[in-house]
Amino acid sequence: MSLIRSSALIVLAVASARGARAQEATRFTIRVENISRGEVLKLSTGKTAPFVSAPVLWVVHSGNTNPIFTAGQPDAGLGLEQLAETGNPSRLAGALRTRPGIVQVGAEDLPTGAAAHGPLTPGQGYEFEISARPGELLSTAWMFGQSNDLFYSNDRPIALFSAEGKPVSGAMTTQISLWDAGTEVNEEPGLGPNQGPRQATPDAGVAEQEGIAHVHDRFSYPRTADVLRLTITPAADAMSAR
Ligand SMILES: [Ca+2]
Ligand SMILES: [Ca+2]
Repeated sequence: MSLIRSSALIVLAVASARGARAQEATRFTIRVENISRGEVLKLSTGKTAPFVSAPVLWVVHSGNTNPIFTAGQPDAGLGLEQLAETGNPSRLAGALRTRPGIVQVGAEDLPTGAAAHGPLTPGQGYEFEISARPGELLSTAWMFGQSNDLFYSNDRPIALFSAEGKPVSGAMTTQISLWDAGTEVNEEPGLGPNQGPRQATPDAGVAEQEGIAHVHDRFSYPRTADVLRLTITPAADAMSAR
């Protein structure tokens, strides 16, 4: 498929605060897994197609709002359209790097154990490490591969620490939902000719200009928890030290 194969692992750390925070930062391992099996998309043609998940953009930040997008507002032109329409998070990762309140930005596109960079096919997962201090939050976004402009993201920033400053641990999938970037008219998932795996060019499709919203159209989509799992695991020393 033509979906994102480009970038190697990108980690754009904001250097200024780096030295000062090194001692008190907690390391976390983040896993994003495509837990679907076989071909779970049932098409109107009677055929089926696999659920595919694109590379993951992640942001550690201090503000209380998701810095990747604003619900109800149209795409800000920083690269969300490219993430949602092609799966490539590189442009948005670069743009977010200099935004206020951003601690660290990265993208992961190498499935665990895979030889090549690319999207997650059924059964594959990405794993990457972040570090954060109490009060800092995590936001993520990645394309629903078999779509025109749909992406998964957290509705609100994901807390990395409890109110008492203890690192969180476990599955956070319930905080993730499917959004429509409002930049391209939706076609049937898994079938549309202008969707990630099938489109002739990165821009193929009918443009739209809508506010970013939870996907709401005439098609059906798998329940997020049936196809994806996002897990946060703090480093062992962080657990024992607190
Ligand atoms: Ca759309
Ligand atoms: Ca398209």
